[in-house]
Amino acid sequence: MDLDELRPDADRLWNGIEELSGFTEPDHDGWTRRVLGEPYLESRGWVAAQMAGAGLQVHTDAAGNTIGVLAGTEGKASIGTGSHTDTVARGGRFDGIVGTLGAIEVALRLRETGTRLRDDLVVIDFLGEEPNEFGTSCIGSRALTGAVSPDFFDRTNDDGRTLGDRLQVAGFPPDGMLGLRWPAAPLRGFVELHIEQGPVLERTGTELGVVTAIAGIERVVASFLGRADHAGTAAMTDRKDALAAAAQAILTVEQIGCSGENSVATVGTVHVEPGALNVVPSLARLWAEMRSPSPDWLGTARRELMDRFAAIAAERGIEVDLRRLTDQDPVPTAHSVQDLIADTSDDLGYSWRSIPSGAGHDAAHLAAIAPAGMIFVPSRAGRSHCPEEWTDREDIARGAHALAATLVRMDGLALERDPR
Ligand code: HGY
Ligand code: MN
Ligand code: MN
Repeated sequence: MDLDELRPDADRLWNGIEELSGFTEPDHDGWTRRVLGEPYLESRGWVAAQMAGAGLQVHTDAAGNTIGVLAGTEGKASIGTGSHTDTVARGGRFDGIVGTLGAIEVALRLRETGTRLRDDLVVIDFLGEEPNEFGTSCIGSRALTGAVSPDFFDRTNDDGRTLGDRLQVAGFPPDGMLGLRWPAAPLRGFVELHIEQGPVLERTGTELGVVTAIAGIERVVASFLGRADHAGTAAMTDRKDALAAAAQAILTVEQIGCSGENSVATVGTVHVEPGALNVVPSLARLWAEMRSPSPDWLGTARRELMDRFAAIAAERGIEVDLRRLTDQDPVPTAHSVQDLIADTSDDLGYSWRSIPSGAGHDAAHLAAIAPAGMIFVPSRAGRSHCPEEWTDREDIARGAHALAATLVRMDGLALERDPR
């Protein structure tokens, strides 16, 4: 087959990204479509309609994944692709969206070129990839790959509400998410198209990234429990200031993040009570996350963080409650899929480079059930998770073209899984 015929309709793909960006929570700069929020739930009907328009058989599974299947001529195996369409608060228009709409564009091009695959093609918009108020992420892809157990749903948000209750109310009963099966013939391989969310491709003038590994993530929530006092009369030596303790803790997170090769660590959210100008804070809750390609570094860093937080609390005569939230091991992508993407990119005449992902992705969970890989396209100035997030139309089209050609080549191919 002439792979050039699979070139996407760049305007159609771009217009879809623009249209989807119209579903956003009001009163936020940038784009905000948080999991289970109104705009997100509404947008999934739009995504399902795009899938149906591409000739996919569409259903929503018990984990809230929107799934489109194009039956193969033999259907003895399936090839999977997709990403997510939820965003962080005040985020961008491309993170996840490029991979989901790019996958739908592949289905359209297969139909328009009369290309019939032997394998089933499965296109998925995974529910809730971004971290949520319950401190976890990748709800849909974890559930679809059997990576959730009952306690996954017991996580609570700041109001003490559980994730399970929230999902139940949204129409996704947790029980249904346990023991979910892959929705088509056995999965042969999975490829996710995604923006790089970093500066390397742009900086090196490279058109595509062949992802080698997806960073591991450790997340901890720490509640420093001090004592509320009058800010004008409580002597500095008598205070049990929870927020001052948290401030010290946040700086240790930054030090830990600087301690490893390719490691990062962040505190992105702090909750303070009572939150009055003239009251010494009694509670300061912070959510810390650490990332690295090295599982050893992650384990050491988590233990160091917990020890240092406990020492800060003890020094100040206050309590601290520490809870480990998610642990997502670093995941190498399959060499067989890396090679397939690289060879196909060569044949298409696109420059590419091997690149690790500092961001987490649904593909990290799909790697548990099949050889998985990712294709990156450049992010302008490496920015993401902000309104400035941007990828050029031509870059998105190149990524969708490489995705289409890789999936066509994956059809019927025996793919090696790396020794685990
Ligand atoms: O946080 C991440 O790495 C991803 O963008 N959800
Ligand atoms: Mn993201
Ligand atoms: Mn993403």
